[in-house]
Amino acid sequence: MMNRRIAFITGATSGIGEATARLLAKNNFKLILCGRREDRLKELAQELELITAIKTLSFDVRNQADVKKAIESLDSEWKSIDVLLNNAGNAHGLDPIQTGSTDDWDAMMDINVKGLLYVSKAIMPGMVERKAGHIINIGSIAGKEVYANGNVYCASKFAVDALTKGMRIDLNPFGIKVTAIHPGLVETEFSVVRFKGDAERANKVYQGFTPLYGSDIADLILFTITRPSHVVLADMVVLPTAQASATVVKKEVS
Ligand code: NDP
Ligand code: 8X3
Repeated sequence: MMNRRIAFITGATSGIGEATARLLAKNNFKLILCGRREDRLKELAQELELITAIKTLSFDVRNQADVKKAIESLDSEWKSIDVLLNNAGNAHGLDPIQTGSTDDWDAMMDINVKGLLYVSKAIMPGMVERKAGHIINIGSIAGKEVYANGNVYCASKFAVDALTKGMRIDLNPFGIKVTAIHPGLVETEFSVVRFKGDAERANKVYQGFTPLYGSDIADLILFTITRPSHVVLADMVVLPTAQASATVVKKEVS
């Protein structure tokens, strides 16, 4: 029997990452679940351990030393990571550039861009050595189009798009697949974080149309990582049917 593949998921404590963990567990993957909220990691691990083998690692992707330490703590069996899902990230604020908060800017660049790099830096050498692996970076429609007040969040996701292309080129000699998935509006905790806990404002983002759900993105991730070895889905934009671009969304007025 083929060994079960190991998937390393950042941002597994909610939204897209959590939905992907649930789906991959049901599809015979062993999982390394990451996030800062240990209580949530523990709860998810307890549930998924009934169907597959699970490791949890709690670290902040902004702290390179902690990222390195956490990944180095894995024993050799678990270090052989087949799939890296770089998903951890958020928007912080939705302000015009001239009044934006530098703390929000730092958070978005440090988490969405540098965090993705730090995690990749710790995992890529093993993939290079084994000449195998698949990295999936979660970008965004915001990494393809700039919208009003999106400024730094858009810049962070344009960076994810560029890094994905750069990774694909540099890792090409080693047969490592690199994919970017760029979702439009997905109903998760994303807007609650963007609006700093204002749930009422966050809920309004998804009213009047059917948004994507974390499980829709999980489906695409599973499809992507189960293609034959000679096929890589390089770049995908996925939108709710009601969404035509970053800013055009057909909403029903009640
Ligand atoms: P959620 O807020 O539901 O999930 C974000 C995840 O990222 C959480 O598990 C959180 O875990 C983790 N995370 C955030 N900051 C850090 C950090 N500093 N260190 C470690 N983990 C961190 O949002 P989504 O599921 O929607 O977001 C997942 C990805 O999808 C993000 O990259 C986002 O930009 C992208 N995206 C989202 C879209 C949407 O409309 N929702 C559309 C397009 C892209 P914890 O807090 O426990 O650390
Ligand atoms: C999240 C989607 O449109 O809020 O990346 O930027 S959007």
